[in-house]
Amino acid sequence: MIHNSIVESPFSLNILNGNLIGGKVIEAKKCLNDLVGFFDDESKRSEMKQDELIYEVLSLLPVKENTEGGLFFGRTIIHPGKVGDEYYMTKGHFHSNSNRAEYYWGLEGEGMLILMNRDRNTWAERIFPGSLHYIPGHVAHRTANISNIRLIIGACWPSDAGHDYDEIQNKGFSSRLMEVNGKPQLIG
Ligand code: M6P
Ligand code: ZN
Repeated sequence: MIHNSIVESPFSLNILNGNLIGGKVIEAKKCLNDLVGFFDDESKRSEMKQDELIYEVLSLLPVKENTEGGLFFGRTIIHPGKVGDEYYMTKGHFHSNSNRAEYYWGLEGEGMLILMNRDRNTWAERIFPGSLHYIPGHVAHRTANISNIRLIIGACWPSDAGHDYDEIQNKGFSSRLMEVNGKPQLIG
């Protein structure tokens, strides 16, 4: 039992790159072949190198998935690149417990947080080192890298939020972030 003693936190965070150490940290990597159907130009995606790494996620899970009242902490790296004119991005999701909110913040690179509500209205916020984003419940979220270097973001979300990819997998977001004349633009 811990009684009246000073102990070290079991977790540590590299505040420059979001790297997480200690406790239960799980890593997920998504290559182009994990993203079938997520980009506008599926035929272009299918012609590209399928094992190219698009994004990688570290998640610190101090409690079991679905625990009410707990918090998870994550770091996502989105590598630079495009499928056609569409920037590399995460799949994006609603939360399974749809009203659960989330924080994102920018650590390195430049990107866009693309948001879509249940009425399928889409908008975006610019991500940069130090940007902070409150994602309300019932709002789907995905991040796209608009720079030539890796985009690194941090995230914190409730342990009972869960991920619901269905609508995004089937219908996508109502707008896509494309490069138009060298600049990012929401199209659709
Ligand atoms: C952030 C968090 C994670 C999420 C990850 C990648 O780190 O929101 O919960 O898994 O981004 O996003 P996605 O699951 O949509 O691919
Ligand atoms: Zn989320």
